[in-house]
Amino acid sequence: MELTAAQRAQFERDGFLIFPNLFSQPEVAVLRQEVARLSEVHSEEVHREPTGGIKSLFRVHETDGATASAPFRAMVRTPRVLRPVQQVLGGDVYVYHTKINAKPAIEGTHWMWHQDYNSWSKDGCPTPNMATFNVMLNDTSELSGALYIIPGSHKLGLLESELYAGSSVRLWAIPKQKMIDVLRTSPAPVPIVGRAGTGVLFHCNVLHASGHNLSAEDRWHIYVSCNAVANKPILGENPRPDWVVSRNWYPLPIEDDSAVTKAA
Ligand SMILES: O=C(O)CCC(=O)C(=O)O
Repeated sequence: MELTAAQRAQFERDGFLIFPNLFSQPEVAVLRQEVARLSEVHSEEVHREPTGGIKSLFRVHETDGATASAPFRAMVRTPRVLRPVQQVLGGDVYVYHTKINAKPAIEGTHWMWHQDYNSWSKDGCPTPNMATFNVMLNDTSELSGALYIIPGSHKLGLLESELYAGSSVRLWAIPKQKMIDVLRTSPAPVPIVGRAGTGVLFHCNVLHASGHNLSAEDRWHIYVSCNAVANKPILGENPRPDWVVSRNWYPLPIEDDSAVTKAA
């Protein structure tokens, strides 16, 4: 899938692009079955809420490891995902990490306002030439804890951040007063809602957040975060583990667009 000049200009202006129905319902069904299978795994790649429910499941795109999944491996290599990422990052890319965020019905919790590059700059990635492809694995509504994006916020550059303690995951979030100032002076946040299979590609400096899942349905999303090969991190002492800061920085090849259902 090739982005048009208009889509590239929109990404440049807003910092994100939405692709309704990017994956078909049969493909989504295969991927959802994989999430159900992987939710039974107990390993360092699988993070649970204190109540025991799944919060995040990492590293589903490789062929080895506890959370390896052939359908997700196929998904990240489809031209639908990989080609637009190559276009916006300007060349060869590799997967920085994959993460499935599970927001169970009623219980799934919020993610504070942040920029992904708040963490990735600390990992040693020299520039914000990074982006994430998010694909909805359930229909997503504002009630079910949709992602919100502030259009154009990537142009603010990297903002100061602080470690947020109010959630079960380590998150570098924007301090409250700064975020209030940004919200009062920026375009209204856009809720990214849609049918299962919808995708959204967003820049690593775009401000985003999401709320609690108050609905009766689980909200599962996969995040395929990519880095330009030329921007691989300069790792310091005690780098984060490979499942969150991949050391597999070979250029990812585009493969078969119909491989997700074949991998089932
Ligand atoms: O899954 C969500 O609702 C938000 C996740 C997010 O922003 C992140 O993992 O960086």
